[in-house]
Amino acid sequence: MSDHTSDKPGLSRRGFLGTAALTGAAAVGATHLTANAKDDKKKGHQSVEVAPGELDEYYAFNSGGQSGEVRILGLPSMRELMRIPVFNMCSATGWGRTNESRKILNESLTPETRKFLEENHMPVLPNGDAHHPHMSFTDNTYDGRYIYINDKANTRVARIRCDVMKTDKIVEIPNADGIHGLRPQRYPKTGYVFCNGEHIVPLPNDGSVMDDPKKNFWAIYTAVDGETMKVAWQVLVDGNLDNGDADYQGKYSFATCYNSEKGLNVTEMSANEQDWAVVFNIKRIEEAVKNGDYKEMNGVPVIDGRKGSKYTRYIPVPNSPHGCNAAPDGIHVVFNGKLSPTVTVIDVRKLDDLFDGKIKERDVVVAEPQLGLGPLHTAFDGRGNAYTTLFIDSQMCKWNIEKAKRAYQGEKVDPIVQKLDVHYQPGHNHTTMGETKEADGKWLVSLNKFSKDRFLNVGPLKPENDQLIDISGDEMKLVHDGPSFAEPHDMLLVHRSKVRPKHIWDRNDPMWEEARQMAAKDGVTLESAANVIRDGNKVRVYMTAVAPVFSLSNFEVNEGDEVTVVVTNMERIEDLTHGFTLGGYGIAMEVGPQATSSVTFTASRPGVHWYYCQWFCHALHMEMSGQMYVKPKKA
Ligand code: CUK
Ligand code: CUA
Repeated sequence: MSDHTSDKPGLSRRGFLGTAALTGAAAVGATHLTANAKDDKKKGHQSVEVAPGELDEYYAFNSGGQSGEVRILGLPSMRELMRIPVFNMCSATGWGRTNESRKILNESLTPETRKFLEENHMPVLPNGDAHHPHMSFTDNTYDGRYIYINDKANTRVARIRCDVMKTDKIVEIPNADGIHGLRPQRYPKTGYVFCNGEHIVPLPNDGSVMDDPKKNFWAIYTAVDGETMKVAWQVLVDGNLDNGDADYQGKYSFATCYNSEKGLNVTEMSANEQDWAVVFNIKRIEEAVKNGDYKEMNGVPVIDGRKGSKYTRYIPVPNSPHGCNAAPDGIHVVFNGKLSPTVTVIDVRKLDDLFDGKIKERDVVVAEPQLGLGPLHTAFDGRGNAYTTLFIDSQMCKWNIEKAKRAYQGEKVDPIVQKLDVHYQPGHNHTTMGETKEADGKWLVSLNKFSKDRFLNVGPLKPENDQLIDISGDEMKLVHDGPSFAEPHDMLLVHRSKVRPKHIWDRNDPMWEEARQMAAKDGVTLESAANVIRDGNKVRVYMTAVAPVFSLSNFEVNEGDEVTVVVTNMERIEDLTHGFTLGGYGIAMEVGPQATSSVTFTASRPGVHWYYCQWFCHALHMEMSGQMYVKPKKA
């Protein structure tokens, strides 16, 4: 076994990285504007430049679409800072391979999915389709605790802990098919996370019924408890649910509903001129749960919220509406027409009367401006303006809410302020702090589905183009093109003052609780471990990682043993991540400073197998390695 630390000064960790660390420290907190930025400010525009060593003002949390992950960008630089594995598997961090990640990925699956995984010899679901990241709220603004995100592909909802920027809970939603829209409750705090089941399916969906969709197929709206990540209740709904949002009062939530026809193909699904925006009455639904006015399905109370129910209202809106966005004024909610050139604006102050039967559904509509072709999503600047993506027109349309209301009253006024070309076919858009009461109207990102000719050709599969638009002045100004890999749908722009991640892990973190308990049973102290514990044909190998050594430079097991390797990184220095890669065994895991990671495998390949640290940590990083000896079974 070699020494834990190098005593050669030229090769010590501090010596090796000292200069860089000092430079980094000097840059922290530097927010001064460059000379260019000051000039731009005078013209009513801000600088996109973030000079080397300076920090961005905003975090951008970008969904990864069918890559299943979440990415963190800095804004306005649009530099990609980090990737958070969520529904995917990750070669670098071992997400999907480590014991810690498998526990999170598997602990809240339905029995049917567990059985499916077993029968298909899959340890985890390998993919996901992550569309809508949203941060937890307290009092209508971001509180920096969590980010929630949906998996449309496998009907799951995940939570990311913002203190360490790692996924800590994933729950599969029963009874629904494909979670699409997702929004946390804003007020008084999150609270519920509202999740739209997109596809209508038979209930129960076990093969007993498979025909007559009009009679037998339903969509399911789900409220997940954002603290426990358990399903609180579900509501049965007519038609496919698309996107959703919550109000600023804690009374109502909303979902666009695009398949009122209950069709099963594109012609059937887009036949009706109008579909719906569905409003959910949270208090009434909670009372129904309390009073037992529900049917229990797969352990969850399911409330009947079909058309005509006292728990919901179906507002007719044109045609196959898509985005659903509550304005930071706390009053207006915008439903985006998609197949209609319009967006429909309602006033939430009218919803009490609607539920009490004093007014009709369309009476809550206060504006319906015609904006252009393919309105998909709307963002807000906190100054009364809205920004709607026009998918077919490839434009961003800036319009004024008050003017749109006056036009709806018959006044001759054009609500459209400006149209800006974007490149090309925008889906979601997002403004800085735009879904909170602290919307600051500084930046807008347009997430464009096609980039076509905007970047060097990389073959038939092209990146998307996330474009940054300065909205601080009177006019929108396009300032940056940002290519992105498959396939961000939505982006969350959070001021950096709201997010306070840790610099290194806390030894008490719950992430590796199982390894902690296992070590305690074995009488091993993780923080100073160098142990091989044999327990029948199970072997538990405990070691620490301190640059440039593992505390075990080798260990021996027998062919066929079930081996668990537990590695604890005892570095206290920020950014000193180690890893454990075991050659020929498909194993690599990240072990962050002060973290423990573990992995279990069967030693099925006899021979000498090197393990090494795959995170460049030291001048002797290459030498941070050891050998696993697997003794062959006697013939
Ligand atoms: S979205 Cu998910 S299919 Cu407009 Cu949020 Cu496109
Ligand atoms: Cu430790 Cu590289």
